[in-house]
Amino acid sequence: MYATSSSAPEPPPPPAIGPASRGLWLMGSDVDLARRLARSGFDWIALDAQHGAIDRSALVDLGRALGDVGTNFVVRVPGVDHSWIGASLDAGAAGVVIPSVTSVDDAQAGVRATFYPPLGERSWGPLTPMWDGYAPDAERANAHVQCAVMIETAGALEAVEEIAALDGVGLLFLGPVDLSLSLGVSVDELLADDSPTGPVPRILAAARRNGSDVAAFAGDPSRVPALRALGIDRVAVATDIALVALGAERVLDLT
Ligand code: 3PY
Ligand code: MG
Repeated sequence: MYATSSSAPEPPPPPAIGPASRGLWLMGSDVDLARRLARSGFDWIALDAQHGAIDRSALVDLGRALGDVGTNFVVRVPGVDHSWIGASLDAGAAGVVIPSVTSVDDAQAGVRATFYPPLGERSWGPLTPMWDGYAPDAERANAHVQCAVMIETAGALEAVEEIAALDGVGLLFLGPVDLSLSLGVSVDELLADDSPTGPVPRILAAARRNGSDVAAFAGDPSRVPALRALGIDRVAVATDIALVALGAERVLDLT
């Protein structure tokens, strides 16, 4: 018997950075540490190739190692960079977080690099462990990949409604440190502004109007409550650096 076409369609895949999730931001490139941290209960791992010690060769090593343990990971690429976005997905990332976006054109370029045609211009490469070897299923890959555009410049904030409306933008990602630098306020001031016209409520409204959502970098757990109070529940709650500092503090307290 052949399967009939009446079989139920596959449910959409869960997004890499899903609702009510806690992520860990990895700056270092140590593969064994990454595997260990990947098993410690966080919902997703972000490899930081913008400010972390992760070059293209470390990306491949980390991608293989995290793929082996079945970790849900994304890559914060160094910029709006077609080759880095493709390489991250080739290495098995379930999504990309694109920083330093200053305009709709930047965001559009990020989307183009993330998706295979017809939505984008992602180039196929045989390294990939995920996307079916020599016969890439472009439709499946496109359905799985999450394209998160960082809102962390005054230019991106100015265009946030248009950016959120772009086909392919699956998530807006707040970078509170750079956004506060760009707006000339402190991070605390940025996160304390819950007026409807404030930057963060504006970003949330733009995302939700388009059926998506907002994630954010806390970096240190002490910033998480302020982000949650604003309505952001997909948060990179710590970095590997913060984990070490908090662990060291705890050990010294205990001994
Ligand atoms: C920011 O807060 O600007 C970030 O990019 C977080 O890494
Ligand atoms: Mg930033």
